Amino acid sequence: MTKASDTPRIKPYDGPSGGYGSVKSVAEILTREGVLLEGGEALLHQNKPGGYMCVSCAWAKPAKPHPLEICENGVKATAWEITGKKVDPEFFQAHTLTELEDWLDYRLEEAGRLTQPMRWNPQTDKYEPVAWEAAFEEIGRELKALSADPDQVVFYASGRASLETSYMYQLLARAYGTNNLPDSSNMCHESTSVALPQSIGVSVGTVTLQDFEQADLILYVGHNPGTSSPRILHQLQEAVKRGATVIGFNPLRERGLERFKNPQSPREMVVQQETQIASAIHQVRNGGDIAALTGICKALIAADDEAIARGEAHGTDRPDLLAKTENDAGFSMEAAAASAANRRVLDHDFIAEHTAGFVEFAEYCRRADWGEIEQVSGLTRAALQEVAHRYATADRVMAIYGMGLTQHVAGVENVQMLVNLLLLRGNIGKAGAGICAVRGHSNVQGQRTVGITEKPELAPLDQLKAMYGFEPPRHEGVTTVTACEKMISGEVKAFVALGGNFVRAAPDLPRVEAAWRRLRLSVAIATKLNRSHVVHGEVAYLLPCLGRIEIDEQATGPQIVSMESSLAHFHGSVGRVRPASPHLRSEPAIVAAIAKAALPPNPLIPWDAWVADYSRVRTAIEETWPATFKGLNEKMMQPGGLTRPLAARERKWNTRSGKANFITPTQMFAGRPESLGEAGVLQLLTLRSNDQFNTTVYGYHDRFRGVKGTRLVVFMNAADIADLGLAADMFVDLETVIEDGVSRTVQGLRIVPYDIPKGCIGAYYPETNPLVPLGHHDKQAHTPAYKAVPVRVTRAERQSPARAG
Ligand SMILES: Nc1nc2c(c(=O)[nH]1)N[C@H]1C(S)=C(S)[C@@H](COP(=O)(O)OP(=O)(O)OC[C@H]3O[C@@H](n4cnc5c(=O)[nH]c(N)nc54)[C@H](O)[C@@H]3O)O[C@H]1N2
Ligand SMILES: Nc1nc2c(c(=O)[nH]1)N[C@H]1C(S)=C(S)[C@@H](COP(=O)(O)OP(=O)(O)OC[C@H]3O[C@@H](n4cnc5c(=O)[nH]c(N)nc54)[C@H](O)[C@@H]3O)O[C@H]1N2
Ligand SMILES: [Mo]
Repeated sequence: MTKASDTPRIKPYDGPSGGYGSVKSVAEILTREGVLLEGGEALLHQNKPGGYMCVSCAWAKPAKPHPLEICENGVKATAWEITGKKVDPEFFQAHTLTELEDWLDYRLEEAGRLTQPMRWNPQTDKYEPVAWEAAFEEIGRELKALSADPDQVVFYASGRASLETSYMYQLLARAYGTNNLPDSSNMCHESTSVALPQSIGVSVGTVTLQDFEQADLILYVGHNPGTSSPRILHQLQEAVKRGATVIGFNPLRERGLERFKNPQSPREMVVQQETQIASAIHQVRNGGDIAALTGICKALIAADDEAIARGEAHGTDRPDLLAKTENDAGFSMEAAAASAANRRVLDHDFIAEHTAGFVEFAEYCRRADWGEIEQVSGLTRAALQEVAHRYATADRVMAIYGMGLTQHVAGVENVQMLVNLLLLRGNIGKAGAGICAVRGHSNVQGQRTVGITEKPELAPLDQLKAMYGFEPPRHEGVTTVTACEKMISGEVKAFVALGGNFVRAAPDLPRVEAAWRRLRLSVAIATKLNRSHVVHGEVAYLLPCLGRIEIDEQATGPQIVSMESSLAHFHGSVGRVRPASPHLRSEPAIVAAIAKAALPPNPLIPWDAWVADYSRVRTAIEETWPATFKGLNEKMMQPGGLTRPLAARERKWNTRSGKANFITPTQMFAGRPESLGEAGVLQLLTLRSNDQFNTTVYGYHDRFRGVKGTRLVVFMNAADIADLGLAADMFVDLETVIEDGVSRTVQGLRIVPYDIPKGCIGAYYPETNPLVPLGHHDKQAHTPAYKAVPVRVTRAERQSPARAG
């Protein structure tokens, strides 16, 4: 097992994703966490009907699962949760919180599972055991004291808790009187939740697993499949073997996009067979996707314009008819033969019947300047024309994306640009095509679906009022960013966290942490210790809960919970292993107890009955959203789960125009336009290693990128290293170049020369979060712009102080 070390090893990795490296890594973590047997048994049931749903990513759970529907990172997440190690009262007795502040993220979580409710004692500066009932009584009292202005309290959720818990949690917040329900989604796919409703009238992706079986071309943009949702590699591998083409857009040649060896296939393992996934990875500059996509659309529109000018109808199902040319398109149809076919480069029938905004969008593309496109995207005109050519000759195209698109100043426009490209040839609402937002946390999409949202228009407030007889608040609540701002200004005084590690995940760490310490009340419902617990409010509670893999026994017997996958299916999940401690309570039980302590009695909300039998919560969910959840209790345990109906899949567009909208972007660079090309300024993208889940650091080995023993590195292009007079292995400081009166630096990162476009650098999240200003976020969605922070790199006086690593 790799820990932080004094002699880190940087050595390029040339193996595939999956393969023996993955098997080895899996055995290591099961052994280290002391759960080789129990963990091994549990894993047979992961992501399968009747089993539990993985606590790592949200990727789809197939109706016909593989023998083991798991991946290296899913196993790490499982082992991490069911670990034999404990953070019990003796642990806290041995350490003051001031002392724990010096511990690395890795060490805090690695210490083990929380076992008992704890309250911070200011006299001893330690968390000390407290009885559950006493904890709820005091938390209730504190919340009541703030209830004259309920917006002083924030109810955060981190994306993992079940549909049942999440439904109860949003009801608690709204019955308390606030829509302050930010979610990790605010830092993640909020750009999607804002972009897609405007474009196609749904808030989630449209692709299904069946679509993978029919797609001809898969565009893979700004997502790291080998680390972030490795099970998707099975679908990609199967598609490629069937003859589909995958084209990647990523500043980094992420290994999972390049090649994959299925660790579950004895044949592939024995004969050392691996599959090349992407036929090309275009190393777009970070923030360069609008430009790249504009170039592709420009080439397509030019080819189409030309066809129209010649008065011909052109067939695109005849790639042999597409000849290369030197004009804007880079290709055109050969006139004589093409007249036999009846479609053009663009699907004009679809555009006419189903879309709005095409004329303006096409004009924007025609006017766009190739010089600017090339400069901002870092890709050549020829490369983009080549992609356009592939796109025009593919019948069914799907586009898959992740944080590389959403976490930008123009993250919403990034997503909408990808949709624009799909709309040009009717690639939404047909088999084998569509848009696929790969979500992060295992139930982050579902939490939004059951009402965890700060936006009142997205919650069924009238329905809640009718069902529960209270007047829900109608004004907007805080997002992650505005929650931080209001903590800093002192308007927010209490923070209840349903999971997560808010201060570490949010931007502007030092400022947010300082504000966090001034909170009157901090309550964490959590499984493991992290920095957001060690730093705390004046009154601070740690409420340890069951994890999803554990058996959840309530008055009517063992309970099942449910969640929504990235592909909009609802699945049941059954705990399999003994709880880490007999003192743990379930998340629904904790939420209900806080509600009962903080709210005036309301006989219409049956908190106790819900805790006794979670199927009754599901019935309430179904009653709240009948169209979405019809049959939840009956269907969630079926193979494939309950499919959520999505209008866009049927080409019904629930947008204001009643059509799918082409939305013309307002900027070419998705980051801060004024920072592009500024002398000495590089664009920092913050990344996950293959050995972490968000702020949870499993270890210090980013196998695919060849970095071992440290996380304090910066990936740089050789030309940038030379231009700045630096060299490999030197230590540098990064300083943010955004003038807002705050100075932001991270010191002592080791230079790793890397295949990354010139002008772009990469470094790990959360170590570099102090560099991200709170105000640096998407214009519409407020998603922090973690993927393009303008920074300067200078030679460091010394290596980074240990704590940050
Ligand atoms: N093992 C593991 N699994 C996870 C997580 C984890 O931390 N570890 N986190 C979970 C969560 S909450 C989420 S949201 C997802 C995150 O999964 P991803 O979306 O894969 O997130 P990141 O690792 O941040 O990396 C995004 C990718 O975008 C690329 N990129 C960066 N900037 C740009 C850009 O401007 N344009 C393009 N085209 N690409 C860019 C990066 O090189 C990287 O490959 O994964 C989930 N699953
Ligand atoms: N610089 C930078 N910052 C980023 C990102 C980035 O790419 N770059 N990505 C952003 C993204 S996409 C996200 S989603 C956020 C993540 O932000 P969060 O969701 O707030 O953070 P996590 O690290 O996932 O939270 C980990 C903690 O969750 C708790 N936990 C784990 N399992 C359970 C459970 O079953 N129940 C409960 N109650 N608690 C549990 C444990 O205590 C653990 O320490 O970070 C964001 N921050
Ligand atoms: Mo996320």
